[in-house]
Amino acid sequence: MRTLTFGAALAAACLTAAAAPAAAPTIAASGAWARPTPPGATTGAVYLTLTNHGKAPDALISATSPAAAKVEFHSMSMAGGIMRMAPIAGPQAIAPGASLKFGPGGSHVMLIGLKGPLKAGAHVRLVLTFAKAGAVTVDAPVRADAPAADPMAGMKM
Ligand SMILES: [Cu+2]
Repeated sequence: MRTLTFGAALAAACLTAAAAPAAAPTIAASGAWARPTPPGATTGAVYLTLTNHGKAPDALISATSPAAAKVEFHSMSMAGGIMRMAPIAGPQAIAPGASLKFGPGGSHVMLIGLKGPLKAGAHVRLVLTFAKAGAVTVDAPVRADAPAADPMAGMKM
């Protein structure tokens, strides 16, 4: 009887331990939005903030979207008066309590090979992959009232 009770307690403890890691999402996505694209556009930009609410460092590795053939993370920089963008190489670390921000004029999530225009009012799904948190799905609304300062338009100058 004593052995049986101990076995049951052990089984309960194992179940609790197994359930714990999945219960607490550590990466939160906030303020996600996408810029509408004109007909025929092959690329689009998504902006969002990713915050690490966990106690360990994590890193953003890659992303996919059903709306595009490929998703890249780009940084922006001014060179000789021309705004340039370049893919961000390697995993992007996010320390505990820190945020990774993608916003107009700065870095952005670039959709390459759009399967159709991003229409205001629709949503773009992103599946972000993190080193520890795994896959995080975000549905970014396509904003009709997108800010006027358009880094994508600036790049064409
Ligand atoms: Cu870009």
